Amino acid sequence: MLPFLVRIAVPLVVLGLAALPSRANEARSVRIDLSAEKDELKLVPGAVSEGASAKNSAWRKEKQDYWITAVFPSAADKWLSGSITFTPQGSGRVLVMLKGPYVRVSPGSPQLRTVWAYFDEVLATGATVRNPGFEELQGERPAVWYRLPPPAGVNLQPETLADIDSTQPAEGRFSARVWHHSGYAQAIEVQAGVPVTITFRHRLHE
Ligand SMILES: [Ca+2]
Repeated sequence: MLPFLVRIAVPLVVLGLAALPSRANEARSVRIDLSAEKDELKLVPGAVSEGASAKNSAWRKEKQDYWITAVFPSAADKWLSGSITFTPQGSGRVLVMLKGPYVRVSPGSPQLRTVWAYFDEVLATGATVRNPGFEELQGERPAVWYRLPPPAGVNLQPETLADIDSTQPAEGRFSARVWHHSGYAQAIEVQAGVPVTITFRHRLHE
C-alpha cells in the first residue's frame, strides 16, 4: 500500500511545488534568451540577479548547450535592474534576445497573451552591446537591434510588433517594448573562457 501511495504522491508533489509556482512567476517576468547555435559555442550559465533563473534550454534538445533561457521577476510600471553572467566555451557571436513572459490566453490555449516587457540600458562587461539604451535610431527603428520573427504560423498585427517606446524610458528618450512573440535581438562578440555579464533595466506593462 505504502509504495503505491508514494508513487502517486511524488509526482503530485513535483507538479505542485515545481511546475505551478514557476509558471505563475513567469507571468510576471521578463526573459532573455542567449543563443550561440550558429557558431556552436557552448554557453555555461553563471550568476543571475536576485530571484532570476538561467539554464541551458532543454527544449533545444541536442543544441541545448548553445542556448540559455533566463527569466527575471519584474514589476508593472516600475523599473528594476537585472543581470546575467555566462561563460562561452568558444569565441564567436552570441545572439542576445529580449523577450516578454510566456503567458497563455487561457489555460491550455495555444495562443499567448500580449504582455509587454520594456528594456533599457542593456550593457555588458566582457563584451559590447551596441545602442544599449535604444537612443540611436535608423528611421523609426532602433539601430543595430532587429526584430525577431514570430514563430511559424503566428501572424502579428503591426501594433503587436516590438518597437521603441517613449512613454517612460529608464534613461534618455526611448526604451524597447517587446513581448514573447516579438522581441529585439543583436549579436555580441565573445571570447572563449571570458565571462560576460549583461545588466539591464526592465519593467512590465499590461
Ligand atoms: Ca533609453
